[in-house]
Amino acid sequence: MFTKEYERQLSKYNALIYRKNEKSEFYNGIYDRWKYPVLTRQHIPLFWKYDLNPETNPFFMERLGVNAVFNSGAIYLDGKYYLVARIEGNDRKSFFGVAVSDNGVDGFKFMDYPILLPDTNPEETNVYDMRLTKHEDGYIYGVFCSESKDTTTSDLSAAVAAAGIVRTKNMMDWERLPNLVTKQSPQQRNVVLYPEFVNGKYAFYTRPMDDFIDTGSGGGVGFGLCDDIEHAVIDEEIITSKRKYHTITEAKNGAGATPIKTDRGYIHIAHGVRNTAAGLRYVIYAFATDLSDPSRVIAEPGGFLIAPLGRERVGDVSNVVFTNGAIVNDDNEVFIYYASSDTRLHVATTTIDKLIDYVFNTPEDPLRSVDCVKQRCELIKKNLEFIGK
Ligand code: M1P
Repeated sequence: MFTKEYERQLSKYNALIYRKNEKSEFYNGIYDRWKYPVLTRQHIPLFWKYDLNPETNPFFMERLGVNAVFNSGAIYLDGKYYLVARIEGNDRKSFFGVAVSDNGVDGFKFMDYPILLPDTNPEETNVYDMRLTKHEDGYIYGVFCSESKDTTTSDLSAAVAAAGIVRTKNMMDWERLPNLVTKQSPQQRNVVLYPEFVNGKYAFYTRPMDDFIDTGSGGGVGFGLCDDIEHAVIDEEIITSKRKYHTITEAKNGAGATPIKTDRGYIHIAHGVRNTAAGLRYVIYAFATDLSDPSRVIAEPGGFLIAPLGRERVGDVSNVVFTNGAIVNDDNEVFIYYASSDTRLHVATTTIDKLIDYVFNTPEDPLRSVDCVKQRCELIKKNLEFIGK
């Protein structure tokens, strides 16, 4: 029974890993959505979950189950596509695993072991959502959420979020640095390291928050500088992409993938959150910042770039799409890795040229219905004149 079941599960796993992906029928001219998720909990190797010794596991039971594989940092190295995925065990604790593919759209396979972070923070309970930055100092940095219990209240679910920092040169050996300190913000999540020095300093996009869930007075995606990455302290954060009333970012927003450098500016693929009667709805949006002033937003198309669609809408936290990783390969193709409903990871592909066109030529959100209708009427008028109607 053990051997038969093991072989059955192994062949299912192999079929999944070697399944070819294909573009879906979805069309908007901006990006292609791919049919199959690139990572799911079924992509976890059997030897991470089962005891493979029939003597100690006669029923071939999962001993350490995995609930979900989702929000992944991404980096392109030596022609390969690396994802550092958020893996959530059945016990709710998240950790990181590195999955590698030759083409970025299928064949992602986890390295033998998950990342065992140096245990430098005894109060840290959970870690998730790593952003990877190839910095000009020569290191690859991973910045992630380091979550601890809030011991100042009797509320059992109260937590404190901070930005943890690790660095590596080979995606295998990770050095842990002290967590980022932001003097103006008690909590931080969705922190991304900018790839270049700014005035000789390390620069971070932050997400100032008063509370673990609510950003409170936090006005949007922040930006701050620090002198020393080995003891990173940001004295002052200024707001770049702002939260706005009655938009996709009304409840909160946050930096996503490490910004993508183009001739026109750095392109950011971030997330925006709004409240609905059914709870929070997370979508992905884009904006651009100035090449010489990374705190200055120079373009922000209205509305979302990616919203949950079809089966993406349902999962552990439904109505969510979230990104913390994108890759640009040697052919200027862009791979946006986005998770749906905190359950599985997808890819959408586009090109640098298309992203630039989208970010710089899509109209901004005029913020009021009447102005949105005017905006649409202008497009309709132009089109009807163009087609001679
Ligand atoms: O559940 C949706 C997302 O919620 C958080 O994002 P934010 O900090 O913007 O609220 C994160 O925990 C993220 O991992 C999660 O996908």
